Amino acid sequence: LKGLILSGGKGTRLRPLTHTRAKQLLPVANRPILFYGIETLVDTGIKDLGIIVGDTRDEVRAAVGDGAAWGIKVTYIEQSAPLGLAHAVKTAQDFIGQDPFVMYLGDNLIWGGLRRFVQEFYETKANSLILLSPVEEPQNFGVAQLEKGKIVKLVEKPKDPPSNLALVGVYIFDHNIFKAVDRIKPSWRNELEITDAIQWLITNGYNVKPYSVTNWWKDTGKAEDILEANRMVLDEIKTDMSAGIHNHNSQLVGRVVVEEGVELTNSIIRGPAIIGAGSVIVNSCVGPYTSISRGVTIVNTEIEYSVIMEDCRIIDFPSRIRNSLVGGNTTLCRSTSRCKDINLVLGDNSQLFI
Ligand code: TTP
Repeated sequence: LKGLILSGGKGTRLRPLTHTRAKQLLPVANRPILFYGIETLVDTGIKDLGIIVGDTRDEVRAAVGDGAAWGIKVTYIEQSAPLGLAHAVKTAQDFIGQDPFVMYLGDNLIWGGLRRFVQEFYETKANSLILLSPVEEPQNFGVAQLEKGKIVKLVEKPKDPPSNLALVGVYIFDHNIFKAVDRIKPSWRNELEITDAIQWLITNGYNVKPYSVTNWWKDTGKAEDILEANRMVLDEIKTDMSAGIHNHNSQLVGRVVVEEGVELTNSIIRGPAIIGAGSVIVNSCVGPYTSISRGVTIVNTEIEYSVIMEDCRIIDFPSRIRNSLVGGNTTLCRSTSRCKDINLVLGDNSQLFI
């Protein structure tokens, strides 16, 4: 079994952050989202992983390397342009060969692992197994219609959903998927859609099985999804202060992870929270549900439910920063006016004075 993680794409819904970085490398609890996906696949026993890359190839390569960090071999596969999930599959044909493979969208997070999903694929001897999850608003997702334990139809964002089972972004295919991707036509948005390829398999008599999970999962396509993923991952962290802290009169409440070289002065850190290496926090309240990346300076400011990326300076900020996603090297400072709570989505190198 091989793995295929899709880490190309356009990431338009995460602009401006994706003007300067790969969306799959945005941090959740101070680790790139992509690493969680890699670890989920490694946990199923996969040793041979292909990663589809596009414009952000160099950044993804620099972060993931050759896979040795996870004891696996990583092959990078260049997609000429982000022409759809099925186009990415087609691009990976030489790497996959005749082997079955797990396809995983690189901006997705799934809790609880995929071992049973993989086991089910082998036991049912299906041509394809599709991960599905019950959702409250199926009209916002790709939805599967089931009959007698098989998927008979997939519908994208249906007005009248045939079920509440949404496609999660994880699939197992055997080599027949390559016939399907060769036979389908681009959709109205000029992409080769994986749902059309799966529909082709169904229509042509291949065995496409559903596999439902109720575990938490998240497609982190938008800023609020990253903040939610950050909250979910921080909910699972255990206190770790083994790196040591320079603590001057500060309090750490609840579960907090502190990386090396952090300096805290007259501050309160409310867990769950993570404070990145070399960050300095003075006269401030940070957390709960907040990830501060490395090299961040926070002075006289309150921050909660937020993700602050590397090397930001947040000084005397007059409002409590809440539910905010702040790109690297951003400066947020006090100006003369006074405001209440604000919500921020700021790209790298932004400056905000309010
Ligand atoms: P999407 O989130 O569906 O697409 P996108 O990244 O282009 O984002 P947006 O809609 O905001 O413009 O992609 C899901 C995953 O698949 C994501 O990790 C990017 C990856 N992908 C590719 O690798 N190649 C592709 O051609 C496409 C469309 C997506």
